[in-house]
Amino acid sequence: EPDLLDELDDLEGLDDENEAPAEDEDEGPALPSDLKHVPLQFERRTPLESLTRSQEFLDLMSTRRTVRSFSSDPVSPEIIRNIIKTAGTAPSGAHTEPWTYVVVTDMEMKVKIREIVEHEERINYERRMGDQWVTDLKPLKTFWEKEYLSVAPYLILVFKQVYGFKENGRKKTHYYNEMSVAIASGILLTAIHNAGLVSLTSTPLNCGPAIRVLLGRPKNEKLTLLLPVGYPAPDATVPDLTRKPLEDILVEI
Ligand code: IYR
Repeated sequence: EPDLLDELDDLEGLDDENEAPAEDEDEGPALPSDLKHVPLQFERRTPLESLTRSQEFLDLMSTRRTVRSFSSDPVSPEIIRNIIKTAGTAPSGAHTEPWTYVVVTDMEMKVKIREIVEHEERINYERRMGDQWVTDLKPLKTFWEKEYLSVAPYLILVFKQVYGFKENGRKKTHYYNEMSVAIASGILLTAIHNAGLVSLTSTPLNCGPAIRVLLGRPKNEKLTLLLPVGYPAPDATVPDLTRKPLEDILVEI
């Protein structure tokens, strides 16, 4: 429905990112002022153990690739729940945990999400993104058509809560919600890879409000990432990319 989508586009335009509630709407920190502190559970590893583990983790993460072609093979929901719990271990501003993960397996819902995304992405690629952006993406073979949205067994939609609510219903400030959700998303991608699954880090431009309404999420939540998750299609290919060498990303002082 173009009318609904156009109306929602206007909402997206409102720049309320990291909007802080007005002073009188807030009543100070949301954690109890007498929050007790307990001893840290910490297992100290030997330097050799740390070296081995750091190398092994590097080897594991070096094989992560963004995949654009998915198999419809099923994945146990237990695995997905563990992955979401892992993302939920991320640090967050004042421990506000400003994230909501919506996991979609329902085919009708996946098809509706695909319709919204393809409708917007077609406009993005043809008009909004501009020639330079489209040219820059050509080597990656990414197009407005998003078959994976109805093929992958899971869609994980990451919402950032730009503010929350206290027990009394008043607004609660979510400090650094953007950064907190970005960190959690990195952990989410890492957990997906560690579980032997693949994903595509997609950030559908202009689709946030329509998808938020479709999924019945409240207005304090903004869509930040849409990840199809599953196994790669047997014939999946990836661009032959290399990563920057350490000397290009590290400055040691
Ligand atoms: N969001 C669009 C376009 C896109 C943009 C970038 I930057 C990419 O690295 C890949 C795609 C899409 O999902 O197709």
